[in-house]
Amino acid sequence: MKKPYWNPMETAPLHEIRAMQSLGLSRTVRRVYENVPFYHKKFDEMGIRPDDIRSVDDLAKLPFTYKQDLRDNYPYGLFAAPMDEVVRIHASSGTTGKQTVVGYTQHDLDMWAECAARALTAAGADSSDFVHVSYGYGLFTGGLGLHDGAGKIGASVIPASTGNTKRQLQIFRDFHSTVLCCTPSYALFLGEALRDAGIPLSEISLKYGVFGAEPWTEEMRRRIEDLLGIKAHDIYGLSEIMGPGVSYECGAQKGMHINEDFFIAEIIDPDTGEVLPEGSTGELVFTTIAKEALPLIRYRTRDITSLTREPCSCGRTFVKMNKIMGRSDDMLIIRGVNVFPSQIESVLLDLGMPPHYLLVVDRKGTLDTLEVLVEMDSSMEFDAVRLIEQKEKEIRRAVESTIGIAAKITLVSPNTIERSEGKSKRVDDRRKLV
Ligand code: ADP
Ligand code: K
Ligand code: ZN
Repeated sequence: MKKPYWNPMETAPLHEIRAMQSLGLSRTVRRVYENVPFYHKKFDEMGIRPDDIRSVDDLAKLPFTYKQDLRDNYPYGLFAAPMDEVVRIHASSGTTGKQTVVGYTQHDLDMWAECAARALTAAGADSSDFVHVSYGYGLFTGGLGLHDGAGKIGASVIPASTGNTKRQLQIFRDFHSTVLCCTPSYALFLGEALRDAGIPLSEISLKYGVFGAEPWTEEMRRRIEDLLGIKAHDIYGLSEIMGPGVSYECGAQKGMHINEDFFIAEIIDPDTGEVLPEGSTGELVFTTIAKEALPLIRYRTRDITSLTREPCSCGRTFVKMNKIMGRSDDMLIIRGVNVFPSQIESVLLDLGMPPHYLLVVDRKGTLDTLEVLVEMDSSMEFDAVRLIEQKEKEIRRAVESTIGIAAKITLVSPNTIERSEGKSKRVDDRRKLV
């Protein structure tokens, strides 16, 4: 018998959830005040005493935390646990020299596995399943996050990681993978590879998918479901808050339930910081209330969405967030990896190139591609082709080592990239989310 949910907590009445959140919030505020100089100073400046924060209603009194605060305190400055209690380090995908580094105690890892277990159960998985994890393993939070959750529900975990398409398809067939976890674009890619290899769906056993780390549409969901013969579920997360599993889609496939016993979600106006009422669209903000190593207060995700408490047909009572509609900053997500145009700009400037460039993002088949057009300065214009190719190669290496994914670099003649009066256009995103 399939479980309707992993943990009864997922169906707790609202007053119980709020009581838990109030307790977790006051504990977390005390923890960061006592252990993180950044928060201690900030609370003192704002005249906040930890005792003032007694319930979720006091949340708006607290300051926001920004990604820049993690960068300024790189690598471990915001950690609230002694290093000998920290048992895992991850880093946000695709960041500059100053990455966003995150840490976990054993308790934090258990909480993360619990969240991923809930997400897998909500997608239909249980201990009889073979969970094929094709997120990247490594510093990226995707791989190990779902891996530990699959272990927790007792499934047989297949840590396939990414790459080597032929082998992925062979594992589908020979190991009887029943649940696939990866980015939606990789799921689509594998689905098309399966079709192109002429392997009929009757020869594979896939039933469910848990896909996230990048935005995807309902159309893309249908394509993936058709190609792989599965039911595809969304999963959301960010490394600063935990990783994938902060919220997850249930069988209703209409919005993602947020693990409210671990995180408090708010929607704010990204310009004024004002908290908006339920149902409004704005920036999603999270406060962690159970984390030890890296608790964050009112963390600005930059993700734009809305929240709803309308009862869900699945019976879960956790608040639901809608699909991410966009971002309030200029971050691009290319093959699941976060890329800021400013990262490319600093590479170019480091290499003595002029700061005139354009990122062309496209989708070939199902995989995202990135090409960077860079203007040469006039002294280079008449250089031998060999010298120009050499420069392109040098830039390509530097770009790849900075953002973590390959990009095509094309040098173009001076003054051929459009200048603009206001905010310059750095990105030409030609991807149509299928
Ligand atoms: P991860 O390593 O889990 O991808 P990152 O911190 O690198 O975490 O990236 C987090 C960002 O990825 C989120 O802020 C959001 O913009 C995007 N993201 C993650 N999951 C989803 C999803 N299911 N739908 C849309 N965007 C997502
Ligand atoms: K991401
Ligand atoms: Zn539901």
